[in-house]
Parts: sequence; structure tokens; C-alpha cells
Amino acid sequence: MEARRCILIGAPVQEGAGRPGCDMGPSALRAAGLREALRELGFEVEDRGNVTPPPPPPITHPNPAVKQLPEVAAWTRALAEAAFEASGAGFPIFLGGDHSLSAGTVAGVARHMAQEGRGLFVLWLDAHADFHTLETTTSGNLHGTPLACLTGQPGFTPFMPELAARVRPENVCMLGLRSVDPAERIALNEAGVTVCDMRAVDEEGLAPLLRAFLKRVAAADGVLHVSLDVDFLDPDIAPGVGTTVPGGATLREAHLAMEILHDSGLVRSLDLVELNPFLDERGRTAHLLVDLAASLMGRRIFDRQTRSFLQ
Ligand code: B3U
Ligand code: MN
Ligand code: MN
Repeated sequence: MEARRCILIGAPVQEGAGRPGCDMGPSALRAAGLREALRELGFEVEDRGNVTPPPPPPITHPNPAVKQLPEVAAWTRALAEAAFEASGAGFPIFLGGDHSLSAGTVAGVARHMAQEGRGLFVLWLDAHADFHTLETTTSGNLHGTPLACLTGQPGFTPFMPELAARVRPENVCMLGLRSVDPAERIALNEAGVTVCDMRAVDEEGLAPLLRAFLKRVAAADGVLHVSLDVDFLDPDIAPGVGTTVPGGATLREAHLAMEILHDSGLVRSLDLVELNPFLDERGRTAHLLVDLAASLMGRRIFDRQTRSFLQ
């Protein structure tokens, strides 16, 4: 890939969330200056616009709670293709859209990395586990399922598109977790995913937890996809999301995570998901996401020229 090229891909998905508004996420991230921030860091930025999904396939699932499965399946198919193409051409940043989109983006990136012979690792920055299957979800909101889907948990086929390359559960680290449903707890106990809940962050600190995971990625000669759900952040600093959970990451923890990730040199792709501009306060959350993406891509937190930390 061309190391200094960022590819922006809009994924205005809202069918996986419980309330509308995430479809405006890509526009808000663009309006908040994502392209400009990346250019300032010296990247060439190619904005491929928004993905359009194919017509939804005529599928229904026996679990009556499941909502908008055909729409999410169609998005997954289109986004996996877009992600596969983009990962060969630069550093893709996927502008969500609700978190169901990651079933597609991560699958597409994993397919490309498998061709390169690199194992894909995933850092899931989220208050939630998103580890429901189509059978276990009770809300029926499919943004609660992508991590189970992309790690090949049972029951997604034949409903969701076949995965060209799944991510091994052992290659996944969840960070920021503080809301997990009973069925997800059972599945996670079996799955082998690394779980860093908020207690671990409080007791041990975010930096050592993240560094331990990055060490494993490097030791395996792997590469990393970062999936950043807005609700990873504390609602006080990031109100623009439909599923706020108190006690989230602080501004300082979030920037520190991005800086450590940048310094590792292992990150190859990023999802920015669950931004709901309808719930945001004058673009505050969108701007924060742009700043965090910039930190991940190399902007320094204490750089007085860009004053990224003083807003
Ligand atoms: N686990 C709950 C809540 C949830 C998951 N992801 C989000 N919310 N964003 C569910 O609905 O599956
Ligand atoms: Mn999520
Ligand atoms: Mn979440």
C-alpha cells in the first residue's frame, strides 16, 4: 500500500441502530474537517464518497426480534468489497454509520491482508461487546452483532454474506467495555477474545493494556484494524451517539490510545462509527473524532501549532 495515502469511504448505515441519524455521520465527519486534518499531516487524501448498497436480498430470520437484516446484509456485501479494494491502495478510513458496518469493512480488510500473508488483528474500542449472534440478540439492532459475525460465530450464514477471511477471536482485543448482555457473556467466555473492561482500564491503566496487545500483534507479524465506536468515549465529551454509557474513556485516555497506536506503526485501517449528528451538540463529537483520527495518524497532542487539544 502507499503509506502516505488515506482513503475516505462513507458508509451512511443506520439500519443497524435503534434510532435514526447515523446516516448523517459521514457528512458530519467531512464537515468537521477530516480531509483537511489528514492533509495537514502530509497525507494524500482520496475521498471515494459514500458507498451505495445493492438492493436488499429477500431474507428473513427465525428470530422475530431481528431488525433490517436484508438491509444490513446488503451493506455488508458492498462494504466488504469497498474495503478490500481500498486496503490495497492506501490507509482506509470508514466513516460511519452504525457499527453493523464493521462486519463488512473488517471482512474486506481481512481478505486483503490474507492475500498479503498478514494476519489481521482488531482493536474494538467500545462500551459494548457487539458480540450477539442473530439468535441471541434481543434488541434486534444489528449494530450489536458485527464482532460475532466477523469472527465467524455460528448462525450468520446463510443470512449474512460469506466471509472471505474471518478474524480469529484470539486476534481481537476489546477495550472500554462496560455494557455486556447475558448471552454475550456466555459467548465471550468461550470465544478467546481479549477483554479489557473499564475496571481493567481504571486499575491497570489504558497504556499498559494496549501495549500488551500491540506486542502480541507485532510478535505475530500481524497488522491492526481499529474500530472506534463513539460510545467508547465518555458521554460528557462525546454526546453525539444513540447508546451512551456513563464512565467512558476520557479525552486524555482516548488521545493517548491513538498516540500509542500511531507509534506502534501497526495500524492499517480505521472505522469511525456510531456518530449520530442529530444527537450531537454543535458538531462537538464530530470534531472530537476528527482530532482522534488525527492523533492516530500522527498528530501530536501537545503540538501548539495545531492546538488540537485546546478546543
Ligand atoms: N448489547 C445491546 C446494546 C448495544 C450493543 N451495541 C450497541 N448497543 N451500540 C444490543 O442491543 O445488542
Ligand atoms: Mn459498537
Ligand atoms: Mn457501543
